[in-house]
Amino acid sequence: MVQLLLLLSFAATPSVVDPLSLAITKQVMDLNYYLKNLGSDQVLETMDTQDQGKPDTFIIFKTVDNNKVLLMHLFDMNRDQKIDVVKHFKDGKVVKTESILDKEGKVFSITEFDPDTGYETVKTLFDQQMLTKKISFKNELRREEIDRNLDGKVDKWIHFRNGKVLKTEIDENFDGKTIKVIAGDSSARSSENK
Ligand SMILES: [Ca+2]
Ligand SMILES: [Ca+2]
Repeated sequence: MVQLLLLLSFAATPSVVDPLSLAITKQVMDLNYYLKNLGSDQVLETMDTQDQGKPDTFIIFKTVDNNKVLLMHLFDMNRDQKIDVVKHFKDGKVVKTESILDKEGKVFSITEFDPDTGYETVKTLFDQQMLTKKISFKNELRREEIDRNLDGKVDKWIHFRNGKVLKTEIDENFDGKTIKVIAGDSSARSSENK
């Protein structure tokens, strides 16, 4: 019953599809998704910035009380009709970017930003071999969380302080139980509690 309630509450969350989980599940990122799945309250504008007859830049607005609120900038950098980069906006500030790094969308990154400072908070990289999350605090890389066998569970953690490795934890056999700890740079350890 508890599980059912959890599922129901999850399903009842707003209609925003998390493109990260979608891309991770499918192991391919399709940023044309946003153009093909415009919401009924969304408006699309296109621009042909190089005047070559086809749009390469797209802007999606949301209509709120007859006003247009900027949601996304989408870019087709190489003009092959596939969107390569999407910038997501909230209150006029970039909160997330999604980038396809190969031709097929099998290698991609998602970067989240603190809208107040503009600092990167989480950068997720996927390359079919592993999924890496780089977590930063006050614009300094603090931790990498790596899923090396793509089973959805982190199995390697690298902790950083002042640009140096503090320690590495690794679940070598992916059993989620025995975690090997490897000490990092001693100068990083001494500054851990600062
Ligand atoms: Ca493209
Ligand atoms: Ca794993």
